[in-house]
Amino acid sequence: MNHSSIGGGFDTSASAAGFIEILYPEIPAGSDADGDGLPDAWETQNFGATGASASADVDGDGTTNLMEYLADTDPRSGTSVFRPTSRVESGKFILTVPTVSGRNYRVWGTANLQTAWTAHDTISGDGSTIAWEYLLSQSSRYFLRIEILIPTN
Ligand SMILES: [Ca+2]
Ligand SMILES: [Ca+2]
Repeated sequence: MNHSSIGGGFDTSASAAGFIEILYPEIPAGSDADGDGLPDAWETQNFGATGASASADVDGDGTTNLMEYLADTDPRSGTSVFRPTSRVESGKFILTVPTVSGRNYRVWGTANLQTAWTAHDTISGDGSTIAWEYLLSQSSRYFLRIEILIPTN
């Protein structure tokens, strides 16, 4: 599993920036005949041929070609990038998730990193930006993960 995270730790203070971990899926089995870590059809679609580098960041937006594929963003557009944001407002933690129609998003949370994660929701991507809310009633601290899912059909 690939990981990345955005932001710092958060608490219930209104100025907290939030912390989100992103879990990336694996690329579909059998899609990468040339073994460079990127699905060949995606390479051809975006770069005209296979042989693209999984670790390159062609558009300079801070996410690699592999992460762009996994999030189904455009690896040739610096403004197309999966970058959820978070804020705390009126006792709620609000996660803002820019979705794409080719991906689903599972939101996981835990108040204590030593216990199991709870799957709160699975969001179907449709190209809109979703505001997901969690009421911070019990815990002064809460950790969130967004798992990107590649629909199989
Ligand atoms: Ca490939
Ligand atoms: Ca990029």
